[in-house]
Amino acid sequence: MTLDQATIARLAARLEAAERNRQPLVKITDEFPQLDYDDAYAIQDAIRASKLAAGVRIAGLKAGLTSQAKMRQMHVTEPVFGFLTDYGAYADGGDVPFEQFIAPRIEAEIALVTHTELKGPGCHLAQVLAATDFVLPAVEILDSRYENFKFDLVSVVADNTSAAGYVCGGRPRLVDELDLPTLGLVVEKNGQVVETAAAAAVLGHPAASVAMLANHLARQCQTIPAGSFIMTGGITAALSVARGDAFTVRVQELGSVSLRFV
Ligand code: OOG
Ligand code: MG
Repeated sequence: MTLDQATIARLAARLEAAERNRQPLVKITDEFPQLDYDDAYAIQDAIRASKLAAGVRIAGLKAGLTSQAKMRQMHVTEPVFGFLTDYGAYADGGDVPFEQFIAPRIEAEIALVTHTELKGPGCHLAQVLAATDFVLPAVEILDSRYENFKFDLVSVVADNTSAAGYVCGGRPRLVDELDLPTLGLVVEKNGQVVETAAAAAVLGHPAASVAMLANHLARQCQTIPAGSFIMTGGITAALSVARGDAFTVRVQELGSVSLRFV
């Protein structure tokens, strides 16, 4: 930890204002090059506390940078974790107002919902599967609050891992009915196939990303509560979005999720 409480609060307020006003910032490590993970998660926690105080509900949790495609695209080597808000939810098949964002990108993900609390350290894949109620396809809408997506790992953690919105839907399935890692996935943009992948792109098994999240939370003596909605991370690289673009993600056995930016 390198920052004092007042600086953490100031940086959190800056990032929240950037989200609210759609005015991107330079990455905070330009000003604080020594910023470490503890600082970054403390800033993210301060953003979460301020949103909660303003009446926002936390609607789920997310892991990011969990696939090679994403790590390569963003030039990083480690997963990151963040939270989802109630106001970030958009309907499957619905319209998403483009002007809500600075420079949105979308990515295809597998989400799961738990029926049992998950607790680290030492949480592993089998415990996650035992605690999973069902899995469903999802699209995450990312929107970095940094200019031109220029960020490093600690800056993006402070910015709640670029979380901006999500759409879930498709055909939810019980996890024991599926061979989750081998499920194929197709991303279509304006009717054209632009990405193809399999769910194993996420750490070999998307549930492994939830185990990492539980082990990460354990460091702050937190758990993943029963009933959590968790996005496990982009399977393919994120796609940039222009107003009018329509996307459909089709996942084998799990149906499809679509959205259009208007
Ligand atoms: C960081 C967030 C990454 C994912 O699923 O990989 C993420 C970013 O790329 O802006 O959510
Ligand atoms: Mg994501």
